Amino acid sequence: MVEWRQRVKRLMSEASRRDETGERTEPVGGLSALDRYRFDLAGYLVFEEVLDRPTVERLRSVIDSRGLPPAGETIQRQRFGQAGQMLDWDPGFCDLIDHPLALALIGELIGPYVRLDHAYGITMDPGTSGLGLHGPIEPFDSAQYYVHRMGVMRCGLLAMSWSLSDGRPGDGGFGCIPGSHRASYPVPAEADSLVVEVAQPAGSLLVFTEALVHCTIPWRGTDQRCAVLYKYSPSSTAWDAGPAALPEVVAAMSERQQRFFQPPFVGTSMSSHGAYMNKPPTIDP
Ligand SMILES: O=C(O)CCC(=O)C(=O)O
Repeated sequence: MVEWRQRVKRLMSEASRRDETGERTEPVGGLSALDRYRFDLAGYLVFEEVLDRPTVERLRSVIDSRGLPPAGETIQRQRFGQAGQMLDWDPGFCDLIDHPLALALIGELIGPYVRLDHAYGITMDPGTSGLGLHGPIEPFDSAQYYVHRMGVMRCGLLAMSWSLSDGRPGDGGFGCIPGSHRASYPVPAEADSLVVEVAQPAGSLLVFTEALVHCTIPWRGTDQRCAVLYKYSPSSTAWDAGPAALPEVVAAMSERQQRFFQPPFVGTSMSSHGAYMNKPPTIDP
């Protein structure tokens, strides 16, 4: 069984574990003790071999079949599928929204009430560069925060980057300053020297808090880089100005996937969107 499956399986068994008195203990979330420690310390985690080769190849071929303009030097030319377009191309892209590993991570890092804030893809040709260092707005960014309270981690915007190309160490791509999501000082001018490259093998899932100071390192891979990114917010907030997908695209999704597209709110009784129920997405047993 691949490693991430074992991790989710452990989550499920921990959720129903009983202590020595026979009392059922509280669910502990989606991460092992080591992953929880690493995420709190570094602000990101990489899970390898989450998507198998046929899935990676199929999603790549859907992207290739869209006839997108060639990736270029600018961010605009490197990004595709924004505003929910990608989710309309193939149900395989919708399946990533509530992939079991994504749900396990959301449960631990956002909590049960969650929205998909926005999703898009990145392609980079060899030799091109990307976005420089960026992160939350200081001193406190109410849409992109990381807090730790009473043993629980909470992220204001949680990014999941699914790699559809083979990123090897030294290829460039995602870079970050590990631990910067907990920093107490503004990012100094010389901070580039602290950037660490994070390799993304094909089929891997990189999860990071947008409170982490991060960037795109110029791509030196032999093939084109391709990743699709899904960014989740707690149900009370929105980072993006628009919905993550149009209603007709959401209508074609599963009932659980549709729950990710509620507008930002917490209460239920005063909502003008009577059709929405803020039911937490749950992991299939
Ligand atoms: O994966 C990358 O190149 C970085 C993406 C990024 O900067 C972001 O999602 O905010």
